[in-house]
Amino acid sequence: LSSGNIRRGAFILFEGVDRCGKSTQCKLLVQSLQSRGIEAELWRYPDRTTAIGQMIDKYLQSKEDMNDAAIHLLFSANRWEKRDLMLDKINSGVTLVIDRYGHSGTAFTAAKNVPNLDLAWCKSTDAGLPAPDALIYLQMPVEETLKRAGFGGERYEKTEFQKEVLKNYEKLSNDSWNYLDASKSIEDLQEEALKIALDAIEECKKGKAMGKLWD
Ligand code: ADP
Ligand code: 2DT
Ligand code: MG
Repeated sequence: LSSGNIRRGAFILFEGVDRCGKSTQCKLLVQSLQSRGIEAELWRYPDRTTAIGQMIDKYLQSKEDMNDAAIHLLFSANRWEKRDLMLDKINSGVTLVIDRYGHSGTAFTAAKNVPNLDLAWCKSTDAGLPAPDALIYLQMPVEETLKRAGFGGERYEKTEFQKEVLKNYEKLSNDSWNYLDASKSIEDLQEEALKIALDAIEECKKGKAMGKLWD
């Protein structure tokens, strides 16, 4: 069998403001896929385990400060350094369920409203990375997320900032995104997310080509 005959896995991405439920849904989705005999792994960005990821972790915990362009480039580099492994996994048939990606990267950096670091510049550093086969956007007003547990003391976990992040997600969004009402129950959302993921996995099995950001 040539490698071209191996059915590739899908790249399923969850995005949305802090506390909309991304991590909860990612974990459950990987479990449901695995229980159906589908090979799936949970990934997250930033990946704080790499050398670059450890620098990002210190920045997010406010243990270190950094120039806004430099930290943006590190978040982006953290995706580029995992790019080959991502493609290897997907091409060997594994479905990756990923908690945040370049959409967070652009939405968060641009929310700082720093001169020159506009949406177009923020996007440019990720251009050419593998694009998700399905993007699940958990939609929820920032005011609603405040009622949920989970805000720690990290750098970006502030209400006004999150509102800017949400506006940027809206600017980035397009018809290909799957919008879910994040105020629904964890179980209802899981059912909807599973359907979207299974459809994407089916498309990929049939030979759908991998896309690139931000084509
Ligand atoms: P995120 O990863 O997007 O920041 P989490 O998955 O960590 O969000 O969820 C944030 C908090 O909200 C957690 O305490 C979680 O248990 C809770 N939560 C997640 N999804 C729901 C939901 N659909 N309804 C109510 N609470 C939820
Ligand atoms: P969590 O680990 O709780 O998801 O928080 N971020 C993330 C960026 O600013 N740029 C990026 O490229 C990515 C992937 C979002 C991680 C925090 O890091 C922010 C919240
Ligand atoms: Mg999370």
